[in-house]
This record gives sequence, structure tokens and C-alpha cells, in this order.
Amino acid sequence: MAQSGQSSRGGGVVVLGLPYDGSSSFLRGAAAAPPLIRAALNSDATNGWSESQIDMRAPGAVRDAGDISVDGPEDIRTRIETAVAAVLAGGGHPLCLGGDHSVTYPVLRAVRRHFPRLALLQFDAHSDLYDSFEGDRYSHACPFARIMEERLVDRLIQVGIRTMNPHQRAQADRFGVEVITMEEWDATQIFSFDTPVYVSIDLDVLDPAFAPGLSHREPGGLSVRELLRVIQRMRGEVVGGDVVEFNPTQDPSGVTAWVAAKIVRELAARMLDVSR
Ligand SMILES: [Mn+2]
Repeated sequence: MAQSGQSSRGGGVVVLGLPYDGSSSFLRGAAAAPPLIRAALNSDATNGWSESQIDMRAPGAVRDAGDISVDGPEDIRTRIETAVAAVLAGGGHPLCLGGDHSVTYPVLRAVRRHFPRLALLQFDAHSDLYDSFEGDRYSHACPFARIMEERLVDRLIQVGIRTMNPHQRAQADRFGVEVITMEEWDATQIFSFDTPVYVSIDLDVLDPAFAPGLSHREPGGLSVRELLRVIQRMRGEVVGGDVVEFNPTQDPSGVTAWVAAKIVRELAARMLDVSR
């Protein structure tokens, strides 16, 4: 167990907001998520300690780099890639707050340059492996096709999938993606990696009973506790991650912001804990 508030990772964990939802195929709204997740993370309603007893509010544990600007002459993917590259150049490990899931592709373009061996563990109701969706190859339904085409990771494991169709099944086979559907899910499974691993969490992997604030509610998903348990128990060096697709316009009770913040805190703790 890591000592409270201490990290043996150079620049620690750097939270970076990516307030972009322009590649959403059904509902906009996820761009408004980062400040709401931060507000829950920093709220006096709770403390900053992870369940593994790491104080996320201790100086030096987690640095907040704020939100990127989504406007300007460069396209959004270039802006995201540049911002993440700056985090890594400073020795930090990026923990990105979406935004829609399209952000993961440019994030991984930057991360890959630092890690010649890299695995990707994706939690999601959807495979997001479409070659193109409604004419857009950069839709939030497509990032993992782009990631695999560019060989930005050596291995992709998808957990919680429950919307598979023939096209995405063919894409998964073509790219050698290891798909664990919700039907096959075994809550006792422990994931172990012998390479650095990036963790991408689409909140719609959760059952919408726990997290209604989503653009695509897909019943029959993980509980919050099941997701936390996988993150806490996974073995290997977690070098980056994202929590995406929280849509505040679909979250009347506000509970999804708290769920997102809880997951960010536990994922940050897992990134800081180099003992596993
Ligand atoms: Mn999804």
C-alpha cells in the first residue's frame, strides 16, 4: 500500500478536463461534465481519501491542469493531443475528464509516444469500433477503430459490452480485441498486465440505475461497487486514464457527478499506488 499522499511517480497524476462533445452521435451535453466532476471531487461533503487510504487532496498527489480550450485554429484532436503531450513531458500521468468518448483517440496518440508497450482496458456498454458512424470516422462510436488501426496500443480489452452487432464483432475480430460482454462478465475476475496500461472508463458501463446522467443509457450494466473493485484489484502499472460520457443534462438528481468523482478518485489512487 502506498503511503498517504505520496507518489513514486515523478509528476504524479494530472487531471485534465476535455470539455468536448462535438463528436456525440445522439445527445450533446458531455462537454459540461468536467467542472461538475471537480466540484464533487473537492466538495466538503466528503474527504479526499481513497478507499486504499491515499489522500488525493494532499499536496503533490494530484495536480489539476484545468480544462483545455476547445476553440481556436487547430482542430480539437490536435488540441487534445498537444495538451496530453504537455502533461507527459512534465512527468505527469494524465487522468482526463470527458467529454465524449472520441477524446480517447487523440489522448492515446500522445500517450503511446511515451510507452512502447501499452495495453488499454476499456469499460463501456459499447465497443465504439465502428469504421465510420453516420459518415464520421471520428465519431464517439469510432475511437477504438482508429486506435487499433494506428497501433496505439498492443492489446485492447473491453469490459461490460452489451450492444455488440455484426459490424463491430467483425471489427473486434479484425483487430484482435478481447471483448468481455456483460453476459460473460465474472465479477471475481482480476485483470493483470505485464506492460503499462491505460484505463478508459465510459460511465455507461454502469447500470443507468447507478448513473442515469448518460447520453446512451443501456440497462444491465455494472454496479458502482463492481467497477471500483476491478479498478482497485487490477495488477500492473496504470499510466493514464479517462472518465468520459457523463452528460449533466440527463442527471436531474446530480448523482452521476458523484459517481464520476468517486471513480476518478479511485482511479487516481490506483495510478498513484505503484505497489500493485
Ligand atoms: Mn459507451
